[in-house]
Amino acid sequence: MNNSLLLNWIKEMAQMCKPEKIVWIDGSREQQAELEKEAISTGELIQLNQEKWPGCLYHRTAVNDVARTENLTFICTRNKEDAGSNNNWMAPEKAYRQAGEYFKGSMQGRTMYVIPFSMGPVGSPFSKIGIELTDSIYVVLNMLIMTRAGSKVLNELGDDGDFTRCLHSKAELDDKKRLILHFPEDNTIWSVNSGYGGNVLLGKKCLSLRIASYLGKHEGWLAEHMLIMGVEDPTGNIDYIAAAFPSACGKTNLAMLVPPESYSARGYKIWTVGDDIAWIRLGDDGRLWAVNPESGFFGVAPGTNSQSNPNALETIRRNTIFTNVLLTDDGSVWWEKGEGPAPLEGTAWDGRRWKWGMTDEDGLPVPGAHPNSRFTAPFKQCPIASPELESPKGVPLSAIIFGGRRSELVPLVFEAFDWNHGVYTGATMSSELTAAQYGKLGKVRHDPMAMMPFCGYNMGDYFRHWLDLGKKIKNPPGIFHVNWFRKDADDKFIWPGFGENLRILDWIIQRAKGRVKAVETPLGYIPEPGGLNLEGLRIDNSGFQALFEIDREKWLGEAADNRRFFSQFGSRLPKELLDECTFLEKRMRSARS
Ligand code: GTP
Ligand code: SPV
Ligand code: MN
Repeated sequence: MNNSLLLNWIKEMAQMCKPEKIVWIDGSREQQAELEKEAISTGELIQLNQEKWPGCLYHRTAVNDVARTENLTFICTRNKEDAGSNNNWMAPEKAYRQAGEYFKGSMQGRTMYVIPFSMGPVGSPFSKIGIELTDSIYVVLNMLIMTRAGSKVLNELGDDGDFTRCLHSKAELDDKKRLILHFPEDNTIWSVNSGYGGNVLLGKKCLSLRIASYLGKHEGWLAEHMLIMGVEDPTGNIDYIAAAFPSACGKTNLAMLVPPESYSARGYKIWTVGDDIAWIRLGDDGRLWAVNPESGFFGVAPGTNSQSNPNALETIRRNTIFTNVLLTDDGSVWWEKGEGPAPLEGTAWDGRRWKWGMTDEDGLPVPGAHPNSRFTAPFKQCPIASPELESPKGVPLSAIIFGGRRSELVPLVFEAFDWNHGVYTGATMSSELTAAQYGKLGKVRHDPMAMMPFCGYNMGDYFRHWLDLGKKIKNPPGIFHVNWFRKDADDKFIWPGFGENLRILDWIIQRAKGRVKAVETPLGYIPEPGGLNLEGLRIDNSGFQALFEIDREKWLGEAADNRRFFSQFGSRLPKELLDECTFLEKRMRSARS
C-alpha cells in the first residue's frame, strides 16, 4: 500500500482522533470472525441463538439515536446557494472546526478501523471507492455486508487513485454534539456522535446519494433513492423498473415482491436488483441503465413477515445483524407484525423489560421493537437476487416510478404525459412522515423524487439536471406515479398492496411498451375500467372508483401548494416546472367546467 494521499490522510485523522491503534480491514472471513468475537465480549453485540439464527448478531443503539437526524445533517459548500434551501448548510471552515473539536481525542483507548470499500462492483468504471475510518466494530461489520470491502479495493485504488474520505467516531454519542457533515467539493464526509445506520454507514446515504448526486451532476449521471427490480414475463423477457419512494414507504417490499397466484401460475418471476439506491446512466443504446451500488440490505424489520415479504424473511435467516428489535430470553428476535406469535416477554429495543400487552400512560401498546428497527443482510442471501447485481453497466430501465404515502387525494397509479411532466410529477411528490425520520408521524411533507434528505446540492439545479438528461435520452423510460396507501372512510388501506402490486407493475410495463390503451385525465393516464388485472381480488366498481378518484378542487389546491414549495428555489428553479404547474391547473380547470 503506497498511496500517499491515503496514508497522509489517515495519519492526519489519527493525530486528531488519537486512537490506541489502527487496524486495516482486509475483508477476510477470519478477521470478521475475530471482530465479532471482540464485540460480543464487550457487549457491543449480542450473539443470537445460533441454532435458530446461525451467524446472526444483535445490537441496540442509544435510545436517542434510532433514525437519521436530518436536522444535524449538513452540506458544507463554499457558497450557501450551492447547497440550496433543501439542505442545512454550514461553511466548510466552521464545520471542520466545530466537528474537529468533537473528534479531538475521541478515539482514545479505542481502535481506528480503516475500511476500504467500493460502491458498485470492484473495478467497474462506474464504481466509486471510499475509505471509512471508524471506531465502531458495529460499523465495520455492517459495512462488510453493505459494501464490497477489503484489500481488493486497495489494489483497485492503486498508488495514486482518489477516494471519498469518510471519517466516523461514536465519540460520546452525545446528541448535542452530533454532526453529519458532507463536503462535496472536498469529496469528504465527517460523522460524529452517532451510531445509527444512515448516519454512520457512510457508504450508504452519505456517499451513494449525497456525494454521488453531486458527482453525478458534474459527470452527467443520476444517484437516486430508488429500488431496482426485474419483472420476468412468461416468455422469459425481463423488464427492469426503478422506483423512488421515501424512507419506509415500501421499496424493500416492492423489490422483493412475490407474484400473486394468477401471475406465478402463468410463469411471472421477480428479480431483486436493489432496494434503496440506484445509480443511473445513459447507455450507448440511448436507454437509461441502472446499477445498485450496495451489496446488502439495511431494511425495516417491523411489518416483515411471511405474508408481507417472505423473500426478506428468507434473506435474514442467517449472517444478519439485527438492530433495535426485541430480544427474547432464548436469544431470538421479534418485531411488531413479525412472524409467529408474539413472545410473552423479552428485552425491548430500548433495553427495558417488555411484556406482551404492556401499555403506556395513554393506554397505547408499548412496542417491543423500535418502528425503525432494521436488519442488515447480504444481498446474495435473497432467494430472488438478480445476478445482474455484478454487472458493471447494470440493467436497462423500461419505467421509472415515483410514489409516496398519501392517505388521500393521490390515485393508485397514473402515467405522466412525457419526460418533463414526469419530472414535474417526481418534483412535486409528497409523503406522510414515517418512523425513519424524526418529526411528527403522518405529517405530509414535500419530498421530490424521495431525495429531499439526500440531494447533496441545490435542488433547483437537480431538477435542471433531470430535465437536461431527458433531452439526451433517445428511448426514455415511461414515468409513473403510484400510491399504495390511499385509505377509505374507516381509515383502512383500499389497495391490498405488497404482492398484489405486481398487477400495477404489469399495467405499467404494458403502457411503457405501448401495448394497452389508457384513459386520459388532467393528472395523466390511468387504466381503463377493466384495464387492470384484478382477478381474484375483492375490488368492485366502487372500490376501483375510490382508488382512482381525482378531486379537481383539491388538486388545484395541491398545485398552488406546489408553486409555494417551488418558490424557495428562486432563480435556480427551471421554468419548465412552473409551466407544468400551469398546464396542470389548466387541465384541471377545463375538466371541471
Ligand atoms: P427505507 O429502507 O427506509 O428506505 O424504506 P423502504 O422504502 O424500503 O420501505 P419498506 O419496504 O421497508 O416498507 C416500510 C413499511 O411500509 C413496512 O411497514 C411495510 O409493511 C409497509 N409497506 C410496504 N409495502 C406496502 C404496501 O404495498 N402496502 C401497504 N399498506 N404497506 C406497505
Ligand atoms: C432510509 O431511511 O431511507 C434508509 C435507512 O434506507 S438509513 O440507511 O438509515 O438511511
Ligand atoms: Mn432508504
